[in-house]
Amino acid sequence: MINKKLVFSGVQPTGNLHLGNYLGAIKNFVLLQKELNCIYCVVDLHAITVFQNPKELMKNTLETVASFIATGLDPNKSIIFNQSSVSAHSELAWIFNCVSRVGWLNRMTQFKDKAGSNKEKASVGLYIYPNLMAADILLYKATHVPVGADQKQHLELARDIAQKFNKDFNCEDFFPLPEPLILKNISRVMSLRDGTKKMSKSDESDYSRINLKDSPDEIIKKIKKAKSGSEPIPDNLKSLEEKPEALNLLNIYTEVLKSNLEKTINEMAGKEYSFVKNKLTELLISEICPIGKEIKKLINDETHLREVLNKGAEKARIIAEENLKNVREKVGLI
Ligand code: AQP
Repeated sequence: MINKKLVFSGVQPTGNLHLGNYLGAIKNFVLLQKELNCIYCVVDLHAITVFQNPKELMKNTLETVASFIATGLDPNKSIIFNQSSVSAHSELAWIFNCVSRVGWLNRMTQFKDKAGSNKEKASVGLYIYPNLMAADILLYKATHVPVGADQKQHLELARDIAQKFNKDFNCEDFFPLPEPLILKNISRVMSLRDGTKKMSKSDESDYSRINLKDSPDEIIKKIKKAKSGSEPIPDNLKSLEEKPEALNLLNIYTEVLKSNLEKTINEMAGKEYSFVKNKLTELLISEICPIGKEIKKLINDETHLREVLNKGAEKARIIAEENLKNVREKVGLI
């Protein structure tokens, strides 16, 4: 039997969370928490597919929990935990390594992007990362997964794995086919320095992103330096699409204002980019800085953050172990 609706999503503790993580995913986590059962995971096992300094990893894991809470996630409503503390993730991932096909993984564009030209030297973990992601979701039989557009392909793979498992082990409907929940207006926040690249924690330039912990001064500087255009803002989307950095700024402005792009273009047409930059800076300072302040406060209380993770892991383990027990039976593991 397919479960009732259940939401699962994860965030890697690979550094400061940024505006892309917030607008593309975490803001949606908070909305979903109001109506549905939700599980939000700090995916530390995904983070180590690329080398992480162990001390930094611990710090970033706690800071990600602090960021979850500061943006509005409530540990009494949603299950919040870190992936490595529930070992069933790794066990199901191994089973899925045996269900998933090499040909499927070879098509994953994120591996190609992250491994770059140095594919031979990438970790095996980075290559099979999507199988672990499928395990994260299906371990809880989650039905809905709020993510940014960059994760759409991995979600499709999770559906393929679920379908193949159900067919191979003759158990139709055992795993649900999880649906991605991707926000329509701003599914991908782009880098402030290069509008063709997504805003990312691992971008070398801090000027490429707005971090949730940035101070008002940093936000002012970053938006001022953000690439835009020298001509006035055009009055139509087609012309804007030729300037991805400018379009990105208008998209961010629209999203934070909870407006729509057509309205923004009408409001901004003919104005200089400095006009939208000033307005965007004000909006970002009022939306982001209170969250950053709260994160800074929360990270001082490590005991509390560890307690949140421990309690969340206890709740997650109960669901995970029951589902894994059924998986083991289906596969024929004694
Ligand atoms: N630029 C983005 N626009 C919209 N959504 C985004 N997400 C990430 N970047 C953007 C969404 O945030 C959630 C958590 O992402 P993650 O940290 O687990 O992994 P990521 O997608 O690999 O994010 P980064 O910032 O690019 O991290 P690094 O640099 O470490 O790889 C996901 O739902 C993601 O879609």
